[in-house]
Amino acid sequence: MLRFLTAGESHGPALVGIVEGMPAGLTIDCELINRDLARRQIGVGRSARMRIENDRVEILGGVINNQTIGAPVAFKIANRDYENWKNKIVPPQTIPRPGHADLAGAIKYNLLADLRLVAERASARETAMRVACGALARILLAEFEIEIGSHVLEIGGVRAEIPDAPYPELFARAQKSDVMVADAASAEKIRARIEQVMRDKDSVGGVIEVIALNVPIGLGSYAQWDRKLDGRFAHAVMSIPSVKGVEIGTAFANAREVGTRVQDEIFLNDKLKMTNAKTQMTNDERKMTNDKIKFTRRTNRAGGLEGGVTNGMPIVVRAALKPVSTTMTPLQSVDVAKREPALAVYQRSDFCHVPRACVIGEAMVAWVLAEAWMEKFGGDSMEEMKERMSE
Ligand code: EPS
Repeated sequence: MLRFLTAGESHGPALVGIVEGMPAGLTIDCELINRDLARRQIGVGRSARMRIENDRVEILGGVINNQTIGAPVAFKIANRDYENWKNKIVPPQTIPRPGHADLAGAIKYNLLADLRLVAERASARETAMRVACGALARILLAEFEIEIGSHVLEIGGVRAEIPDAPYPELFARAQKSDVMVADAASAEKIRARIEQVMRDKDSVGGVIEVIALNVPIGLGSYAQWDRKLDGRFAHAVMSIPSVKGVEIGTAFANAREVGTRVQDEIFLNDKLKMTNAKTQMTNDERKMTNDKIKFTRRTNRAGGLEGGVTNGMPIVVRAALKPVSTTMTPLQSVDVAKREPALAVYQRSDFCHVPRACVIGEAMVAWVLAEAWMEKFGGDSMEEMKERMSE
């Protein structure tokens, strides 16, 4: 069994994470983890905190000479901002921000005297450690050629055009843009939308899409509710702060159509049996096809999952992020100490977190896939796993 836990506060000395269950003998390149951490810091509309932090992971256990040894892997990411907070006298926060965990969290943990204690842990700062743990899952999956990428579909109601290109190219193009949008003209429009919202002292949300490629048929199971992989993706991705909706494939559009128009019909993968087959496929087919299998689909409306089991097509998970709840324009709230109406007080926050959320979505999707992978092919060492794969 694979699992991870994180700890640490937004303004504490560090975030820590423990990953348990990684097979021994996996080569860990720390720079791959740091690259994902840097991707979490990008984007127009990000928080001023990102100018202070330069997130880098330190490995405290479980890896020797760049190889996992079967022991728990322990990570640390230092909070550079801690230096600015450790001796600071901060007046208690008593006005909960609508949309945040402030009020419900303070009532739950009896922290009404200072709501800041809720935000310390509820803060999206914690996602830095998730990205590190997810990067480890990604390193494991890469050994088996599984690739995970993402891009932004829309922000603040402005939808991006999606270029007709194979997924790896789409990911690369999105990564080049500071809004994680693959089409350059759409990126321009979306950037303008975010900048407008910043001038308006508001915040804005959007929709991201995470895709996993080269996933074999048969991960997950239909046999029990909690083994269905679509449900497990939904849980993991929904747990990202501000995500309030998850869609697998084109689920919401499918819901408006008749049944004969939304299933992904099954074809024999004839073209792939021929030599030089790939050149005969259209771009779309190439994008959709897992060339290790004998069957193919010309569409992927199911997002690579049927009955909660991977079907060999790319896994497509979309997430809807509500706008960040902290806004410069104050919202109506209540002072819980004085028991009187009050306006929520602005605190440093993102105006738009959607581009940054992409790598967090990738981390959670990678995590669930790695879990499912270990359930099916798991072993105590990489060697053992590779032997099982070749059986
Ligand atoms: C974040 C760190 C936080 C926030 C933001 C994300 O830092 P601070 O609270 O010091 O400004 O900038 O968190 C939120 C959006 C939130 O709602 O808490 C980070 O590292 O991603």
